[in-house]
Amino acid sequence: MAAEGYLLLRGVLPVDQVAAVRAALVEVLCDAGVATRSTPPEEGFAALVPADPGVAVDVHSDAALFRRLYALEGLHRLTHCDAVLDVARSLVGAGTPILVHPRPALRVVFPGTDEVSGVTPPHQDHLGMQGTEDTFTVWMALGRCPRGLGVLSVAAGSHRGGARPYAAVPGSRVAGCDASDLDEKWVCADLDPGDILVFHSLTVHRALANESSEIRLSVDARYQAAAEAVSAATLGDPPHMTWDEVYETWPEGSADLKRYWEKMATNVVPFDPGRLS
Ligand SMILES: O=C(O)CCC(=O)C(=O)O
Repeated sequence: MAAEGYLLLRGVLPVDQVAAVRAALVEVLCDAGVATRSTPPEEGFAALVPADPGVAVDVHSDAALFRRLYALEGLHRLTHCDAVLDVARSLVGAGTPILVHPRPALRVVFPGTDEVSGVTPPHQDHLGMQGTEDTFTVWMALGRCPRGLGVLSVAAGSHRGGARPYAAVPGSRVAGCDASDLDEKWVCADLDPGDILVFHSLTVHRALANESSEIRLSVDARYQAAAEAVSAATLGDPPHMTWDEVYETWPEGSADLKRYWEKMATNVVPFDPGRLS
């Protein structure tokens, strides 16, 4: 991590848990009529294809669909699994209480998604997130994710150059940056269920285009020492819904994940929107 700004760790996540999260997402996407399973569900990691091969659906702009997907408890629980918390502790210091940023990002990337609606452009997470730079993102494939499916790519060693100025990418949801000096640095790998890509908040990263016929499902979450600065924006409500709405259908026994950050000793600092202009 110190040298290259990322780690590719194989077989870290409990595969059964990944399969259950995927199955729950697939169920909602199929029920909503935007996707179809292309292999039987009993195979665990059934391939998922668009219901209409010509249409790349942006689930973020469909508030009702996004709310159903984001309210799945398993999606949030996966980002708190022991294996990932162990990785986070190994990065910020053994015995350090970890703050898991409460809003994991769900990615449902249809084939043919263009840059404006979904192929993530080069950026550093720190700029859009702020707080401490010592924050690490864990990117988890929710299924097989070979390069052609639009896996995440990182620019090796790019964190060592520090924070880059903001460079707007019209239509994109991320705080982009210029990466034209990093052409030789991009690395990526085919990921299998259970594999994770972990990177520093200053590591420049982007997604590859999804050139397959399948939908890419993944989730990414962020981890830091609880005592370090966290921006108020990081602890806000998710898009399209409140936390109470997220929790509405959660099963009994989920209390540990509800508003857990409000029960922790955190160091909340303002988010500075001026850094994004
Ligand atoms: O999965 C993607 O397309 C983007 C992920 C990302 O930017 C992140 O994990 O910070």
